[in-house]
Amino acid sequence: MSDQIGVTGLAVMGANLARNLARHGHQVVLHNRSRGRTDALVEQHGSEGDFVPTGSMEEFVGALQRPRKVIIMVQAGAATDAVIDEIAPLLDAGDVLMDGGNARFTDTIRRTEALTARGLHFVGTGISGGEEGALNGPSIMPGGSAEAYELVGPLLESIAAVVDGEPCCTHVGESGAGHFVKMVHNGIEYADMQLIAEAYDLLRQGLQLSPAEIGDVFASWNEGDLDSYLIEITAEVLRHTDARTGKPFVDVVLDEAEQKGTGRWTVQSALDLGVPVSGIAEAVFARALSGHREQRQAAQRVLPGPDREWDEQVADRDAFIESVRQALYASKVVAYAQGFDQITAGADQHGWDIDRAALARIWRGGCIIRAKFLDRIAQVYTDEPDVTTLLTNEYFRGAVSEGQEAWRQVVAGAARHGVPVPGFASALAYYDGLRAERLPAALIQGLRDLFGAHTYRRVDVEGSFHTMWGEDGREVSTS
Ligand code: NBP
Repeated sequence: MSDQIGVTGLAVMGANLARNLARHGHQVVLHNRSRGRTDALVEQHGSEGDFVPTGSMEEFVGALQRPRKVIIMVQAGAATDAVIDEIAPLLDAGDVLMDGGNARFTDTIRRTEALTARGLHFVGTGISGGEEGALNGPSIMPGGSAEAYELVGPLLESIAAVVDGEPCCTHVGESGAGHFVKMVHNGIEYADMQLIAEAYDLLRQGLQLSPAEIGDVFASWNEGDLDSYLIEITAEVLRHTDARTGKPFVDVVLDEAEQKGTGRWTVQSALDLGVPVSGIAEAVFARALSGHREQRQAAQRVLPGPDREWDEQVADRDAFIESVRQALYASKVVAYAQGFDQITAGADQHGWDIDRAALARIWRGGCIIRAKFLDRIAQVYTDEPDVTTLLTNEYFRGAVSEGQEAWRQVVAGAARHGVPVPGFASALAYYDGLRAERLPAALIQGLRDLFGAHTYRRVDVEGSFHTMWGEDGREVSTS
């Protein structure tokens, strides 16, 4: 069913989304702060559908039928607030304003409250898939009221990616829920890429394979459990030759990974929620380390490595490749389990009813972390909605435990040979931490009680206690 929608903000994402909407038969009213982008879009792609270019914000709003549906696609942060401040007074109660930018979910909560008070619907909408996804079908994560979703859901679903006949768009939950899960999606993306990079590094250093050969390994991995967009494009990037020098492309790229902020936000939110997303945190820190050029150069000059040959561990080339694959898969399972833990905790804290199975399903297409194994995650949350961690589910338990010997060898080998694998190692430490019967946290409690009288609980008696450390060492009950 065709509909009408206004798009304001026509840089690469907005323009592609507008074209996607028009190609699906919707009338798209166009607006951009500077008119040039609007005209360029109509000039280059006007034949793709029904576009209505407008100049001023008043003209834009005036061209829309009520209840108006507008999607904002401008830079996240101050620019989004500026657009909202300009457009909100022109809208009427019942109109729907969507923000498709990468907004911080706390901003979305604030904007939802302010706009709801004015009688407007605000739909903070996570959109993943980059410019290609925006044009051909992204994964869409709208948050807001059920009433608002009724008004814009069909429109968004019509332009989303489709997997198994299902659109990759679902009503995530109220208020900031959509941008919250988009943030965690990006955090998982950080972890996934870090793990892929570590696997590449191990194959390169351990087996002395060329990037193109490692590209072939990734292409073969893409046939199995690891089948995913990121593994697929890893093969492509590794096989690519630099036209300028004839060298492998990956060897001419500066080894400093940049970040726009969503990974950092994910970790900050996880810290607030008290959820250990060690895989995402290690990925953010690894990027930060890569950017510390001066420290790295100083360290390269004076810090020695183990200077050990790889001979033994890589004697059987295929076995080593298989071990790295298993370590990668196990670590990836841990990273996704942690990300879903964060979603569970965020939903609890904010009172959002997030259907994690539906979320895993809409991430199967259109977005950067699209992967076959999301089917498995969706299945777990369908079969066991109360599961406390994905890792205890039979399939994932098998994936991590069956691969654990290889995983341990890979992590130990990397440490012995001086290859940094913070993602693999922290995922393994998380696995061992979760399954440990006794954790040394008991000692930490003892220390806290000694220096700060922070008290402790006992394994054998209810209540809280403090030991009189500086006196006679007797224990007193504090509860
Ligand atoms: P940019 O993030 O580069 O933003 C450029 C757009 O913002 C232009 O339309 C610009 O108008 C407008 N704008 C700015 Br800047 N300040 C403004 C202001 N004060 N008032 C009104 N408009 C203003 O565009 P993008 O890369 O297309 O991304 C759009 C959104 O989508 C962002 O929030 C981004 O984080 C998100 N996103 C991007 C991707 C991706 O792969 N690029 C993926 C998913 C989500 P002008 O033309 O007049 O300067």
